[in-house]
Amino acid sequence: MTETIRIPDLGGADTVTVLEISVAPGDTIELEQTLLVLESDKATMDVPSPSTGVVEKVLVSEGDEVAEGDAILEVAISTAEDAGQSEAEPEPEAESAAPQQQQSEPQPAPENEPPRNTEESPVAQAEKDEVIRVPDLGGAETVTVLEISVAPGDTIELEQTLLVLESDKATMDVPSPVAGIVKQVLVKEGSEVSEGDAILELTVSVSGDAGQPERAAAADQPAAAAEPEPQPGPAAEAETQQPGGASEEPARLEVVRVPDLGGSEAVTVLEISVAEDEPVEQEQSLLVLESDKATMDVPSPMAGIVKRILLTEGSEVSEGDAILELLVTDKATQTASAPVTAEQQTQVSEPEKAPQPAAEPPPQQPAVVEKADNKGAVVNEGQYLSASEVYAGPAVRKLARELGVDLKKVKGTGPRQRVQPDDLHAYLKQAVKQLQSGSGGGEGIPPVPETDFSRYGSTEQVALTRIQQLTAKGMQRSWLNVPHVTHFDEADITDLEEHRKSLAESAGAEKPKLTLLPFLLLAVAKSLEENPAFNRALAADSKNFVQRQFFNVGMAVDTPNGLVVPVVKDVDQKDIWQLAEEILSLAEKARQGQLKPDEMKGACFTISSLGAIGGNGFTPIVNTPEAGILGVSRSQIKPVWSGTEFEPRLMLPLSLSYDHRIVNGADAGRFMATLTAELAAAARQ
Ligand code: CAO
Repeated sequence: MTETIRIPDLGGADTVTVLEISVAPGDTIELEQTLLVLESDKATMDVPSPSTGVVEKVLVSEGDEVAEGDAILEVAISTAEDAGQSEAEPEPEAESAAPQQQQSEPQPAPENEPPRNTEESPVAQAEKDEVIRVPDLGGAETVTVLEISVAPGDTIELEQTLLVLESDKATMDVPSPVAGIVKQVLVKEGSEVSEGDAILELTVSVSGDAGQPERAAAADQPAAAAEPEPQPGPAAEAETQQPGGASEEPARLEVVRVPDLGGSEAVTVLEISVAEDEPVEQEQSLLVLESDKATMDVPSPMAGIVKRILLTEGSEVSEGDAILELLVTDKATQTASAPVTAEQQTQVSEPEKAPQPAAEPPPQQPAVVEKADNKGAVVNEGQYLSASEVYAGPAVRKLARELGVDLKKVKGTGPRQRVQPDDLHAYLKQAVKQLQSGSGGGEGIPPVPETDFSRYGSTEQVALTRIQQLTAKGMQRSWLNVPHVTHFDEADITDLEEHRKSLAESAGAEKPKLTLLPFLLLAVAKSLEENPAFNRALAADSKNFVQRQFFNVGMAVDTPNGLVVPVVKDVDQKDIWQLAEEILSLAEKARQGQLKPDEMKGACFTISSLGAIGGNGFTPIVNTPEAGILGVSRSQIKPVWSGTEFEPRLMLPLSLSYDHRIVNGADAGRFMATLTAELAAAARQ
């Protein structure tokens, strides 16, 4: 049976634009699968399918203007059951798909507007919309929306945090009183809100005949947010004790107690901010308490001197528990007979100065504080950060604590540099990336501290060329990953040098310049063949290796832009003159910056020749994933014992660095023996 799907109730919009068609003829569609995305000037909305079936015809195009009741699709419905729900030409209301609006901009919720319900829609029969409002703020008149923790379209759980609000004393999470899907967010970050203000619209599933959504026990009115706990800005309560029994005493002892916790039964003492025998100002923070929803300071209801602290960090406390004994010195100070209520507290002007933490908390005490200056501070293991350094909401701080992130290092992008959840994620992403790349002090390698060289003389900052940057990266990667050993030897090239010269002299003008390098390339190829350990690459799992069966050799070329390593392919299949030609051509291209990427890839081994420049030896760095590299230094005539006498011989210093994970010292000794023998033998070829 074919059913025509029509545009559902558009919630007031006359016409909307078809933004996207999400299905095509022939598609099998599920119940509630998105068919279209519509857009009005206020919102975008998905149109879900009211039934399962196969799309036969799409009756609209992207960009079309449509109105409620317009035909969208023809669908062959798949079961008799579905057919019963959807007639071929059903009444528009019965066939309409339920829009799931995704408000692109927050819209103020009209006061007293009954929650829109979509009971007419077959899909929405078990759903209704609820407006969630700012709960009792515990006396604060207005608070700031610090963070909106959900977005339109999000499925949220009962008690999931919707917003983080901030008064001048505390931040608090506003948990959802009901599970559902966020339809619209009606406030913006940074806006000021008061109790009862609409926060967002939720589409909630209603269960059973009563049609009531499942909700938190404490929040059983529709569209009411759960009470945040604890309430912001509680003031400690104090009761007078008369140490001497005389009410006229200029100084008296007050017991300061845990104030109304706004519904929380027990909270944890995160931090004790004062010390015994220390003077405190009225409103100076005495403690930081934390429930599972918020952190709060407990300001002192009066000035005085702390005589005795009656609880410990980490302990669980409830309203009325004694915090400390305060020797009250200022008669004008508010006393226990008139304790500051939470409401009064919010009217008190800003404290003269930000409260200071009295002592470093013990290193094992992770804590988060919100100070009266609205700044947050995180105490991570072994660290105390002053309240003015970090600014973040409870959810972010909790996550940071769990992950061991020092929030001080996270760049906050929120209002007043507040650290948002995304900032924390970005920081962690970057940290993981650094760790994996092994750069910037990852993997436990301490970064080199930056030095201001201008303190010692005039300087100039010069950018590295791209090649230099790549070389730096490659060298560091190899140096950090490859355990290097360098094996030294000398090859007697007296005869080879004579041979080379005679070849060069007898060659016609058309022949290229013949240096030692082509001979070295051939000898290396032969040595790789005879010593396969040098032609291996260790697999990433360190459990396998790849044995290369070809002999490509890279040669380091010094260019004005930096070091490049063109690769001579299949060295074993070329003769001296072909190699001489290729070396010249590759070296020239390298110096001109004209090497193609392919000409710098695929090497099994590298030769780095400094022979023309000088030196007795050096320790080259393996060009990983190759297993070895040969450093060639300047040849010189040396006295060599022949068995009967010292003979002057031309000796070539060779330094063979290798990856000791895949090549053993014995392999290196054998490789070098082959190499020197090959160089000697080359004179006879
Ligand atoms: N001992 C003595 N003389 C040597 C020699 C050695 N080991 N190697 C080369 N020479 C001589 C050559 O025979 C040539 O002499 P003549 O001009 O008298 O004929 C002269 O030095 C110049 O040689 P060359 O440099 O033109 O040619 P090459 O084939 O030896 O080297 C190349 C080519 C591209 C490797 C070289 O030019 C080069 O760039 N070398 C630098 C490599 C480098 O930077 N390595 C370090 C990497 S790690 O930082």
